[in-house]
Amino acid sequence: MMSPRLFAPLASLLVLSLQAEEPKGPPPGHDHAAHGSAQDNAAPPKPANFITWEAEKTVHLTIVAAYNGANYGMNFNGFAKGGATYTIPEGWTVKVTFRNASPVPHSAIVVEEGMVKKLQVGDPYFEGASTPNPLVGTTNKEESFTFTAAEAGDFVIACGFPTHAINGHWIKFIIDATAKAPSLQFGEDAPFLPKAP
Ligand SMILES: [Cu+2]
Repeated sequence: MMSPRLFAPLASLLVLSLQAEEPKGPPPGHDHAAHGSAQDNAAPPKPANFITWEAEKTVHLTIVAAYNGANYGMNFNGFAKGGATYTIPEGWTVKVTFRNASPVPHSAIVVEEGMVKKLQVGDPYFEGASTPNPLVGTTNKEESFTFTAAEAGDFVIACGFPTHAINGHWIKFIIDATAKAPSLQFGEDAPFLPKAP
């Protein structure tokens, strides 16, 4: 027989576990958008959320892997296969915040455009221009890296996880010798230029 003294805590545990199994939908009127969950990303991405001009000659990029379901999640900020283009003036410092909220590993690495035809994209073209371990990638994590856009040319930000780039997990990254300001173009839209500091 169970003594009443033991039973009371057990009963409250039972109530807790029953509560845990209730569906966890947001309460009515709850502002879902404020929390940045995957569900919010059904809304079209806005370029202003992914590029800011941080300081003189320093740009900050936010790169979200698996932002939505586009290309089976193998996208950055909702774009794959070169569908979005960052343009950075040559010589600028590029600070990147990379986020992967998906259970599938992803990473980010700056390489020459031709590398996306390979099963593995190799090393970053510029020193420091990748998440810490691009071949392995990470899940449910935010990582950051900083590098100098030291040489003009047509590059890409690709996912370094094997086979992802060749399956379209890359966007364009142009380093422009004549550009005066950084920009981000989504699809066929006009390039978005963030405000100068
Ligand atoms: Cu990937």
